[in-house]
Amino acid sequence: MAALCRLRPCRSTANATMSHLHTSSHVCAKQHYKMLVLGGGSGGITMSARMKRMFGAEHVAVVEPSEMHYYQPIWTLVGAGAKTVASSGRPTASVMPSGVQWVKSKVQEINPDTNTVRTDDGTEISYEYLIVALGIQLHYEKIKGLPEGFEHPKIGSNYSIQTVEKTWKALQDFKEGNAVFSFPNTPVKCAGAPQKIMYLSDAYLRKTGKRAKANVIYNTSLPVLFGVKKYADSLWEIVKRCDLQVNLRQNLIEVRADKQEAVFENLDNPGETKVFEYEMLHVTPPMGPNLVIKGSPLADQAGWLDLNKDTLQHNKYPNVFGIGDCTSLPTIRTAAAVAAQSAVLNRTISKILKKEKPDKTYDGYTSCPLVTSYNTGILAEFDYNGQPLETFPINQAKERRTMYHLKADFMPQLYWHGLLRGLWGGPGPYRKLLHLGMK
Ligand code: FAD
Ligand code: UQ1
Repeated sequence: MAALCRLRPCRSTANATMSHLHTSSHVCAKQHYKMLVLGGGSGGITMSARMKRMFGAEHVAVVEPSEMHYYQPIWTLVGAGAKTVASSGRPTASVMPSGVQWVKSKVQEINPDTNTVRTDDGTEISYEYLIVALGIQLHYEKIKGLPEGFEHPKIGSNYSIQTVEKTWKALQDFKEGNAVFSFPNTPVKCAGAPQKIMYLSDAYLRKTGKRAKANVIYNTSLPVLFGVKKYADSLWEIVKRCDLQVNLRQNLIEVRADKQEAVFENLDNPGETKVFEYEMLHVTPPMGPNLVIKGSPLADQAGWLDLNKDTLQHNKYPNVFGIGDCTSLPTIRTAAAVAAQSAVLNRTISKILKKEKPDKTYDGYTSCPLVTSYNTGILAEFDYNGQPLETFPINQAKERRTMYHLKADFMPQLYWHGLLRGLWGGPGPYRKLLHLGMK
């Protein structure tokens, strides 16, 4: 039926008139799945692998429009020329658990009161249980002059497959002047990524003998360099050592790409703006809730998927769950967080199927491997309270070679072969083992 619906797109029954319903030659019968997963990114594929084990493949479907699945964390290194963009993507078909139905469409509407969703080709799918994993929405268009400004050189953004290679081109073409890096006035995914590319760019300019002719500038909307003091202290040391200019509470509002000018607003003095001429600009776009969720009864007031922060069950609809960047969970949005959430969510759903109370709670674990050059990194790991929750029994705020390799070489393998197969639930159990006998 799924294949038939894709061949012969049908109208939504919600839009159909009664006469249409009774006389139409082709009214698409509803598809139904015990477990429907919305989004086939990190969280969606991970949970579909786990749900296949719980429900059986034939009872699980994933709605995802994209032909390609990307390992986004590696884009930081693609933007700095240390990895190829090709290495970041694999066909969605190759990561979809075998036997699970891939509905290659966009979700347009979620109706939790009728346990249905409608896709952009008008197909209606009903479910018994729903997992929402629709990610966070990028809003380049909220910066005046973008996205069309990306048609010019000297500007890039590691946050999108379309613009990540432009970062590397701008870095290679750098001659002299300002290298400017932005952080928007919204929640973002991987809050460390906007500054990781600055450290890598600084290292590249040093390696190529251009650093003396460059001002490296980080203009961030935040009032801090990083939200967890332990790691912020280390990062400030690096900023000092490398002579990087950090300006807090500065928000990118306009790019005049033809003139190579970026306009920042002072958030502490609204209306006050400053124009930076740039030789290179890296844009981290404003981000926000997925608009399909925002327009549905599943959203909280701000538009995020309204979840219980311990169990990842929806606060109003008990057969709805969520994972990852689209959720209201008050932690930094990362794939590492998705890993830890996937183990908790698996447990929550298995308990609910047995009509028992969910008993495992998510502590907010998230992690940001902060690459600080082409061979060093800091591994920030922390919980809901911003308390460090480190896996290894060493001081992870110290720059180390091992942490660079963990990010560049080990994490992609763990992602493709562990997380996406539903076999990696985050480092929690290993942390406990590695810290045995320690205070
Ligand atoms: P995504 O993986 O983004 O998946 C969302 C999916 O939903 C997408 O496939 C999308 O096509 C689909 N979708 C959207 N709308 C619809 C719709 N209407 N219908 C159907 N499908 C839809 N994390 C780390 O742990 N460590 C890092 O070092 C790190 N670095 C990063 C660096 C960069 C530059 C970026 C961009 C991200 C980084 N991340 C990192 C973050 C990490 O990639 C995300 O947190 C993670 O992918 C979130 O998973 P998700 O499933 O919530 O969202
Ligand atoms: C992690 O589990 C994960 O998901 C696969 C990441 O995403 C790419 C990470 O960046 C990190 C750091 C973790 C945590 C894993 C370890 C071994 C500390």
